Amino acid sequence: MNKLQINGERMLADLNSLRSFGACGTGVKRRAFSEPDIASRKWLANRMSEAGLVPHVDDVGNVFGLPGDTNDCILVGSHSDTQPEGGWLDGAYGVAVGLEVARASLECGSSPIACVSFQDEEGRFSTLTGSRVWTGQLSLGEADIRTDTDGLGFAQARRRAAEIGTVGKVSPERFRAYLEVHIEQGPVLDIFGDRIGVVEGIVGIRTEKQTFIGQQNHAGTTPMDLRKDALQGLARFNSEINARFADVVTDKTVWTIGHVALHPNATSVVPGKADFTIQWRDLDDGRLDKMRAIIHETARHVAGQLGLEWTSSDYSSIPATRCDDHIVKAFKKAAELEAPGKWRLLNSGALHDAANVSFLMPMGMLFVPSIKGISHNFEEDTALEDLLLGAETMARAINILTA
Ligand code: HGY
Ligand code: MN
Ligand code: MN
Repeated sequence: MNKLQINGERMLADLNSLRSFGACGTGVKRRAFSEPDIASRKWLANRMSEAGLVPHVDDVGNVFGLPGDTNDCILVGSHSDTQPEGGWLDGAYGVAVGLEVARASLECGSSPIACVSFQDEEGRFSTLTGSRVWTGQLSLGEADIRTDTDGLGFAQARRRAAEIGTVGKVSPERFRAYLEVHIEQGPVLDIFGDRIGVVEGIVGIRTEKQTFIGQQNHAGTTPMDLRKDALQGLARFNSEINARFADVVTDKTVWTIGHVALHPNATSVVPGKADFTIQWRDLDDGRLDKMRAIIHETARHVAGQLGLEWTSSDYSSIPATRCDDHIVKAFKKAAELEAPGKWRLLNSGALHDAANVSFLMPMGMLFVPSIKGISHNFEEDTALEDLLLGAETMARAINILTA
């Protein structure tokens, strides 16, 4: 079998084309099933067919490029949807590398590789929706009832998948392993001057939508002691969980209230409703369970103190996952050959589609540095030579795994 040899400049050219869909300054706005997202997936499907791959779109908008009807091949990819204010590399880089290694595998006559861009990894509708449905971690029915923060339902949004191509199922059984290269999105490689990260594990994540419900009222005539102020409930809840988490968390545990919507969100009105999302992550699933118990106890306690109601919904959970030892070994060997002494083992604080795929097949991940560790921000960036090195390391690892 011939060796895989990639064309790094061609990969960068594809990455820059992908960047143009939803471009906004140095970043991109390409939410799942938005106009730019649909346009980018149509472009990707077209690039796949130009490369001699057969494009397949499934019923949740994941786009696969398959090397004919080969079974048992390696799948390489990531996601190409972004956060509302996304960086140009988060996910897109892994999709461009996946396309390049799949295309080059046909050109070189090396072991055929398939590629993929998963949909809604960034959680517009639910946490890593596309790969969770594809791997059976989330039923289509459960995904369909999820909505984005504007109330758009996933069932309605995913109808646009048909605009990308003929919709059909792609069975995970067609693949024997999944590899993903991604920007680190954190500061470790940048701080230590390393150029490649070999991922050992990915944190577990829990996400929930919650609401404090009080009484909407006049901001001038309602005495403070008679108010049922939903924002006060959220503020007290936030400071109380910070205090109560102290006995449970480590310096690696993270938690975020990233979305808040007050109703009616008006200067002269006591907020009657505070909708918010809370998300927490750690490598230890037992710790994540303890944190959920604290969150619920504290919310009920604060609601009781302030005469509010409290509700929670749309809970999603992905356990912490480990990368496959055999793949990690191949990535370590490839990293030492491509970046001698300039690589390190690390865990991922960001979630990736690889976490979901790990429940069905062996998976592994490579990281390249994020400049100043910035991500989920228009300023996200990585040196071009590091993007090229990551692609070469991926190709080298594939040659090791398929030798
Ligand atoms: O939030 C995450 O970890 C991923 O970037 N969606
Ligand atoms: Mn990502
Ligand atoms: Mn992301």
